[in-house]
Amino acid sequence: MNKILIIIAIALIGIFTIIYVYSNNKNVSGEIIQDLEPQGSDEIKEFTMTARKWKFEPNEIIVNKGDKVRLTVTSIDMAHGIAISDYGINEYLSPGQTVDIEFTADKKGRFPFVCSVSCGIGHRDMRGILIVN
Ligand SMILES: [Cu+2]
Repeated sequence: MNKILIIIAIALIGIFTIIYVYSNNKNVSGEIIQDLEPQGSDEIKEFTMTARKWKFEPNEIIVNKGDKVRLTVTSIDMAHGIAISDYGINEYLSPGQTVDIEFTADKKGRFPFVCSVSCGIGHRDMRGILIVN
């Protein structure tokens, strides 16, 4: 009778050990099992944008967390700027010149971008949004 109880106890300890190990996201050899979240790809997500009085086109950039992003931005009329403050980006856009902005989208969320060079009456409307899913 005692032997049966001991065998049951050992079996229960074994089962709870296995549940504990797996609930900590580890496999038996102790390696961490990767998160199921998308990790982004190695290819660069490219967006060609224009800036002009008083808008960015496109004004919505959608990427996934972990993506490498390149914004190729050209002002087609006068001096503008593009600032994505949450990503520490602020570039001056000389008229007719193209600026490449590269960054890794390592933060999820919705990040506004704005024109950072005073460009006239519609300056405050010159904005857009970076969405990192
Ligand atoms: Cu402006």
